[in-house]
Amino acid sequence: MTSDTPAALVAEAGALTAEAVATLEAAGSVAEVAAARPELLGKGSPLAGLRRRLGALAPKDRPAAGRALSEALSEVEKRYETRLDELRSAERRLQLEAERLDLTELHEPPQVGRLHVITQTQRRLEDVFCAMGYTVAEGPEIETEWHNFGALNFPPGHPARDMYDTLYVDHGPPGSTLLRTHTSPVQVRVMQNQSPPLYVVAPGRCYRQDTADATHMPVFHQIEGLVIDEDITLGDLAGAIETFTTAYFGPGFTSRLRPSYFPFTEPSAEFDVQRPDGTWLELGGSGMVHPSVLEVCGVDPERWSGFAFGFGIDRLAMLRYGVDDLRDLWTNDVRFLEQF
Ligand code: FA5
Repeated sequence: MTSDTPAALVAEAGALTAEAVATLEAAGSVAEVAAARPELLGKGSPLAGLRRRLGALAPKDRPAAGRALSEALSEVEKRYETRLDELRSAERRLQLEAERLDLTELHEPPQVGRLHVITQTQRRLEDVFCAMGYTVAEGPEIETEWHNFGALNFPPGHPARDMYDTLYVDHGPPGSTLLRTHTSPVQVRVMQNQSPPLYVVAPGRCYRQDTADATHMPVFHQIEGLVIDEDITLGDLAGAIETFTTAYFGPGFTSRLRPSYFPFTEPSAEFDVQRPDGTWLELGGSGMVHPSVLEVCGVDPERWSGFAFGFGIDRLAMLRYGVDDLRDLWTNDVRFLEQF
C-alpha cells in the first residue's frame, strides 16, 4: 500500500480548493451555487474525503495536515458565501429593475392668485404715506352715527345723514348705527385715543346708497389722512398733497386745491391732480381740521392745529390702470382682473 504524505494531501487540498473556487465562479445563479454545495462542502465531497486519509499519516504529521485541510474547507466555505451574496444582490437588482414602477404623475403647475387691483392700490398708497412719515390706522366699518356725523360737525338736518344716502344698521336706538359713509370717523377715533403730534392715514371700505355707475359704487374705498401738530397751516396741507402726488403718480403730475365745503374742516378744499397731458382730475376733499372737531375729540385747539384729507382709492385705481368703468373691478371676472 502506498502511504500518503502530508505534502501530497496538502497539494491535493490546494488543487481541490482551486477547483471548487472555479466551480463557484462559474455558477451563474443562486440556485446553481446552492446546488453545488453538497459536492463542494458536503460530507461526501472530495475535500471532506481528504480528512479520512489523515489517519494514514504519521501521527506527528496529522495536526499540520489537519489544519491545512480545515483552512481549505473554510476558504471554500467563504468563497461559497461571497458568491451567494454576489448573485443574490445581482438577482435582486434585476428583479427591482424588472418590477420598477414609474410613480411620477404630471400635474399642471399650481395656479397662483394675485391681490385685487384695489388691494394693490391701497398697499401702494400706504407705502407712499409711510415713506412720508405717516402711520396706518384702522376703524370699524359699522360705526356710530356720532363718530360718522355728530363729532364731525354735521348738523342734524344735513342731507348726508338722510336714509336715502346712508345705510343704517338695525342696532340700538333707530338711526344710531350705520355703515360708515367715509373714513373720516377714523380721525375722531385716532384723536380720542392718541395724543398729538399725529401723522396718520386710514384706508378702508365705505358704504353709501349710491346707484352703481361708471364712477360710483355703493361699496367703495377711501383713504383718510390726518395731521395734528403745532403750527400746522394750509401751506403744509398743500405741500403734503403735492409730495404725495409726485411720489404716487411720478414726475410730470401736479396738484391744486380748490375752495369747497365740508362741515368738519375750515377752510375746506377739493384737491385735483393734473396729468402730464394737462387735464385735471378731482381726487378728494381736504381742509384744516375744524376747531370744534378738535375740541370734541379732546385736542386743545389753542395749542394744536391740523389738516385732513380723504379720497377714493377705487377712482385712483381707475386713473392709474386706465379702467373706464368702476363696476368692472367688482364683477370678479378673472380674465379682467388678472391684467393687473
Ligand atoms: C368725503 O367723503 C370726505 N370725508 C373727504 C374729506 C376728508 C374732506 C377729510 C375733508 C377732510 P366726498 O364725499 O367728496 O368726501 O368723497 C371723497 C371721495 O370718495 C370722492 O372724491 C370719490 O373719489 C370717493 N367716492 C365718494 N363716493 C363714492 C362712490 N359711491 N363710489 C366710489 N368712490 C366714491
